[in-house]
Amino acid sequence: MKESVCAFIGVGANLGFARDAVLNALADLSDLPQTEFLAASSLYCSAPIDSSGPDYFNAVAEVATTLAAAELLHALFAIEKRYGRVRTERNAPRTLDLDLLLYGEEIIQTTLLTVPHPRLTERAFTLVPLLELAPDIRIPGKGAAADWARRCADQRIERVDP
Ligand code: PH2
Ligand code: MG
Ligand code: MG
Repeated sequence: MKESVCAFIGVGANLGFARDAVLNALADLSDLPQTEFLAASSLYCSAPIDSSGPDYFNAVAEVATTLAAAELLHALFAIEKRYGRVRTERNAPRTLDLDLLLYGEEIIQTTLLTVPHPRLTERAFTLVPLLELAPDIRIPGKGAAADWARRCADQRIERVDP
């Protein structure tokens, strides 16, 4: 049998019922095929980074999956679509964003997919929930996530009740 890979998925939204979208999308991740839902971070509220509109709700989920990275990405796109995600310009406000942050130890660079997520190390809204789930995690090719998080200390993010 194919061995499963531990993957981390970033969840974010700042349009419409953003809090509900993030919480419901976390639940949807437990229905992914060939995938075991392992853990969800707390819910966070964060200031938009390189984006506009209201504050975002963010979280990170940890899954174990036998889906290939590209298959997992397409499954995430399908969930985003169900939440009315419309892709306009980069970093535009969104009803739901699901990003494949890490896929095991793999470094992937294709036209479709870059893993680790290219901006993971620059953003408190991904690093803080990721570190809550995996305090010692290392980002392939980049080193300890905790070291990167210290450099994002000026970005506003707070834990909120679900
Ligand atoms: N997502 C972005 C751009 N900026 N800012 C916050 N706080 N949270 C996000 O999820 C976010 C963002 C692009 O995906
Ligand atoms: Mg994103
Ligand atoms: Mg995205």
